[in-house]
Amino acid sequence: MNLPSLLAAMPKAELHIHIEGSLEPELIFQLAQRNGVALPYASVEDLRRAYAFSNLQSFLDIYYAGASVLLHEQDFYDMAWAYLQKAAAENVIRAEIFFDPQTHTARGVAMETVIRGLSRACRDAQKIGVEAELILCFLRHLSEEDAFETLEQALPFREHFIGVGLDSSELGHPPEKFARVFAKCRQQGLHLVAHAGEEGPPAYVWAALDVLHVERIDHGVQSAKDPALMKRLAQDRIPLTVCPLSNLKLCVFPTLAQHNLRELLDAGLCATVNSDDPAYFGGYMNANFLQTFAATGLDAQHAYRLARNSFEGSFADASQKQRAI
Ligand code: ES4
Ligand code: ZN
Repeated sequence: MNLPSLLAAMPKAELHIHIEGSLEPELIFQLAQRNGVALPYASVEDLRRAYAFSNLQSFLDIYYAGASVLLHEQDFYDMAWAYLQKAAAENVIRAEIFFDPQTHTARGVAMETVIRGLSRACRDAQKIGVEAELILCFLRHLSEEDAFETLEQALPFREHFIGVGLDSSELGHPPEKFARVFAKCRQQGLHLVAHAGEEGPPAYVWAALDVLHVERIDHGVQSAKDPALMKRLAQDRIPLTVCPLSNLKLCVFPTLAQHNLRELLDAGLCATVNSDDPAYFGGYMNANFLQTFAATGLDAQHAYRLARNSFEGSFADASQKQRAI
């Protein structure tokens, strides 16, 4: 089998996907019309033209505007179902899906509406061969108090999500800001992850590990600047959920050929490939694999390694992991 076919055909887990980032412009317009929401863009093409980002913040501004069309349980279902069908078609057999409840509750949408819509899609995904779980993310540009309130609103739906994460604007919002709320989540038996080292320094990765006690680092590509951190990540097999096309589109690396995925793998880290916000960054899982392999010259051995890492790094239970690996 040639390399592109292997990359597309191999069963894999996606560990870093923001469900609001899977909202395609066509669905944004469809939902805007269905819900009577006005958009500051004249057409699908006009919206797509705005997808030219210079850094994380320039993307987040448009991403939060896109999410404003989501009002009803069925909207959240439709968004997640569209993603899960793509995942199934790309041989993603497990997906651990981030959602940003504060983006919705701040607009008056109930937590229950968000979680019930997403959770129903995840349950239905079993029928198309995808095991899907939810991870609730706190927005780090908001206060820890706001995160506590969000956790309080979500705990009645505790059985619908497996963990919590930390996302949004990284610089100026270090992990320490959320130490207490993560400690409470840990007591609840939730899995813990955090975005760190996307644009932020290695110190944020250290703090995510040692202050928040996360089990995985989302992105983490800036870790390569700190040899002691690389050693720690390799020794403890801390998974990094790397998102190559996201890093390219947000100018974290100037070209895909300059991406450091190979360096992370060669240093013995449990790096994985993921899509992050596929509707905004120009590709789902297989596009991330295909374009990164083409640009950096990774080979079939790397492909197997990345597929294995995706299951090793997942929160699937031991028997499920064994089956996949
Ligand atoms: C995100 Cl690429 C990225 N980084 C941080 N937070 C996010 N939320 C959605 N996409
Ligand atoms: Zn992300």
